[in-house]
Amino acid sequence: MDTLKEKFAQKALPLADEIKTLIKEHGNIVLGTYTLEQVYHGMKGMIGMVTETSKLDPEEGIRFRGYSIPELRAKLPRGTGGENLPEGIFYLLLTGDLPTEDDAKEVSNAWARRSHVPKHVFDMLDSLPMATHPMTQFSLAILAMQTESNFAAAYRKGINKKQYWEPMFEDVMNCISRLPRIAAYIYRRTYKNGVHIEPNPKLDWGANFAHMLGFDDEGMHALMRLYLTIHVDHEGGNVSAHTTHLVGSALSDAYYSLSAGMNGLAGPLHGLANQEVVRWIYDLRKFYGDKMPTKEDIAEYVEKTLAEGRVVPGYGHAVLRKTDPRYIAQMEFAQTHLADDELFKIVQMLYEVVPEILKSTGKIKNPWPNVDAHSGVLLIHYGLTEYDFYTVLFGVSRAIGVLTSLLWDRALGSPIERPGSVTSDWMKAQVEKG
Ligand code: HAX
Repeated sequence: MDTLKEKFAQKALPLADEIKTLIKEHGNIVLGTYTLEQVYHGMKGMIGMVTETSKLDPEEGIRFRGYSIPELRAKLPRGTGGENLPEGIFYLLLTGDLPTEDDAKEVSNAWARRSHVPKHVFDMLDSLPMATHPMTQFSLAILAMQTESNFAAAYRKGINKKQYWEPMFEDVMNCISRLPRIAAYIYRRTYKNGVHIEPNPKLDWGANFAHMLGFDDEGMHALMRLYLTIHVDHEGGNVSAHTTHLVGSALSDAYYSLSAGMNGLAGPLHGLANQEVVRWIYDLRKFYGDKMPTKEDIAEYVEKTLAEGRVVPGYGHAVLRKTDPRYIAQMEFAQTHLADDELFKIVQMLYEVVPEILKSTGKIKNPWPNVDAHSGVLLIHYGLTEYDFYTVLFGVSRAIGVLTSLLWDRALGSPIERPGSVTSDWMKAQVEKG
């Protein structure tokens, strides 16, 4: 057994026993109550699942295994040319321990070893119409890899439920290893006349991804590491994480579960917001004759967007009530590397103008920017301008978090998920009963 797999087993299997005891001895403890409004409004704030890898605080933002983004930026191993290696955050989410440089290197090597994508996945992608959205291609490619599932094969043969985590570990490692190659293939197929770039095994995972996309400058390598690290996980209730967990709870394998999760990420209120932000900023600029907009222009355009019954992409959040620390991390990167960039200046102006207008509506619970408000500007600066592709980048990173959680689910013996649902007639009857 490889050392990472052994380490995971040492961490996860005792917790599975602890949880069994916890449920047996304290299963009737009441954790909270919920309201009719919460049932109608997307179950916000209702505790409905356990996710070991990260926890979101409405005021402070995400903590990965207890560490905030600023703490991790100081503590996780870095790549040459700067920024934390996504391999390091994977190790942290998987084991709960901070990785050493060697640990991160070991993950890097393991992912490079496992990164071969079966040919039929590329053939399938090549058969799709060129105009197929990159997220559709991405989700289909993940699904096409299901042929490789160790978990599905082991289940078919007959496997003791205590061993589910073992083939799941293999699937999770293999799937994550292959995603950059698949994503790069989609990008080069869609935007670069199908001229593909071979991986460079000497590079770390993020830098190699940038390389296969066609970007070999250190700035883009650093940005890609930052991007892939901060988008990784956002506790369990967001659409992509929850979907992956839910589908996996039926013992669907990692490929089925991740593909489903990616379909959720492709929604404009979730991950697709990163492409929508750029589209919205370009429309705004066009509206004002492609000149640099003033703060007054921006305010007017925000009001226009709201009056049209549309959302301002990149602002608001279902849980957060402050500026997203993932936004701040990207803003700091921009201040260091592209302070004079024109689009960055527009993004900064939006930060000054949008929250006050959203607050004034009186109904938006969080007027502050989220992660998606900033990512596009950084990518455009380094030449990755095809914004319909941005959610695929998000997906490559998010796969790390949701698949690690899926592995923990199988190790902890998580059951099939099956919440109750009611009709509005049932709800009205409860109201009448008081
Ligand atoms: N612009 C305009 N209206 C907004 C808004 C925004 N940015 N954010 C919230 N609202 C509106 C809601 O649409 C809702 O309106 P109605 O009552 O008319 O239905 C009202 O304000 C209350 O919403 P809320 O409780 O504050 O927010 P929700 O939890 O319902 O929704 C969303 C959270 C993130 C979906 C929402 O803020 C939004 O649509 N933002 C814009 C899209 C976006 O940036 N999404 C990415 C979020 C982060 C993420 O998942 N990244 O992947």
